[in-house]
Amino acid sequence: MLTQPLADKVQTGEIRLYDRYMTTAEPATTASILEEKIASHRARVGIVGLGYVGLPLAVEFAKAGFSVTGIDLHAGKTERVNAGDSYVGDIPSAMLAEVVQAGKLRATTDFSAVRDLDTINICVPTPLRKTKDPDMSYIVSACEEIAKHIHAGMLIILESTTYPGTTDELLLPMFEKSGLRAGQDFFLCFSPERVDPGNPKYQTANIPKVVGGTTAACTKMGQLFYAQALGTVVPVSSTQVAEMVKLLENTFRMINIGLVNEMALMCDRMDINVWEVIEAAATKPFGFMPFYPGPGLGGHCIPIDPFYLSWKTKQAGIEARFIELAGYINGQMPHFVVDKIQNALNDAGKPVKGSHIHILGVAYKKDIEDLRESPALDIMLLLKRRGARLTYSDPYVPHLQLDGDELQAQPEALAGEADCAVIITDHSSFDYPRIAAQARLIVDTRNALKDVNSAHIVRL
Ligand code: SAJ
Repeated sequence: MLTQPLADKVQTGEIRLYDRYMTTAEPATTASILEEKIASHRARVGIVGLGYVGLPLAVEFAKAGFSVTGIDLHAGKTERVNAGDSYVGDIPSAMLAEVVQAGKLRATTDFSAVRDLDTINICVPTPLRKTKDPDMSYIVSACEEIAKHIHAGMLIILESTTYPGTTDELLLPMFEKSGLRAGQDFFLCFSPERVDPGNPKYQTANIPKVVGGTTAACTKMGQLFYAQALGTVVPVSSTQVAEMVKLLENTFRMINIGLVNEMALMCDRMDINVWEVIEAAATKPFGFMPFYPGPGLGGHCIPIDPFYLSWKTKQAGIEARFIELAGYINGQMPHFVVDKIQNALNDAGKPVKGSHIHILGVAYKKDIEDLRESPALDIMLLLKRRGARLTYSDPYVPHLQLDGDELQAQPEALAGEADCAVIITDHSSFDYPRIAAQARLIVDTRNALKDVNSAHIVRL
């Protein structure tokens, strides 16, 4: 049945009951009213957190015809959204401006907007603390604000990657403190974000969307919601399953990257070209998926998400040994690279101390601008501490902070003047034949120069 506030709104006409209630004995319920709003695209959508996940999601629902309100703590972001000025690579400003000018998307820093919203997606960061414990502060503060304004007839979906149990153990009690009941008065789900920034093929609209609810009615509501704007929706039986799906996906990657990094260490010791091994193994048409060694594990997902799982399993008395081991191996790669550089310079009769080392690519992976957890920063810090004179090139990163110093990106031609050039991030825009021809010594951590065999090129 309807809660009193909803019944009052029906009475005053603020909520219009649709024909199906006027012509049949079917009583309007909180669920059926919200379903109608969602199915008719009249539901007022709220997206909390306007980053690389939230902003594309907001735009997709605005493009589907919903009225969308983006909520973000940073006025700089809300102002840029309202000005149709995108700061997310996957969303061109023209696309953003179109939905903003159509009145379908507006942004605010004021959480009281939740009062007038029917659905809320929470897309805030979930970093790790230095102790590798989950930092839930962003989720908690967003939910505390939402809880202040929660009302009957809402659908609330957490999208931030987190440990299994977060939605039902942390969010549910925060929201039910209002006296509202999940699955009856409001609907609560978890849906893992699967945004892959810069991916030209898979964007928010065409990435299958997994969603699991606190109750079956919650799952059904979440599934209906996403079906209005996204191509494929995958309902699962609970929020825990949905939370675990994401962690399996990214733990799978992290561990396989750790495996191939360990293969690289083994091959290095046995003087075997690990890149050739992987390339040949990848000819197997089934039962194998290539991963590649690298200078370490960067980004805001892969190095972090698995530790949300291992933190939770520890509490359940289970040691996530694969995660811990892969984390150790991946964490060793920057040191391995620095040793490679040191040995290569040594073979050229030069100490690291005082040598000019030019870094090619500092973003955490190719062709993007994101520096978060980038192994390049670890490697540069280790080299700086050994007395190297560092410069870098990265077309996506104009400047960076290193140990209190501000470094500006330099032209890649500097690779030809340095004592050693190090390819850490293999951006497509680098002129590799020219680098191979002009640099005295190159340490290539990405096999970017795979077609060049020369004594002055040292590979992982
Ligand atoms: N890396 C390797 N070897 C590999 C693959 C990656 O060393 O074979 C390194 C990268 O250089 C980077 C880090 O691992 O430093 C992470 O790379 P990633 O390709 O996994 O890229 P991410 O961190 O952007 O991961 C995202 C994830 N997307 C989501 O969590 C929604 C991940 O699930 C995607 O599979 C991945 O993008 C992707 O496939 O691009």
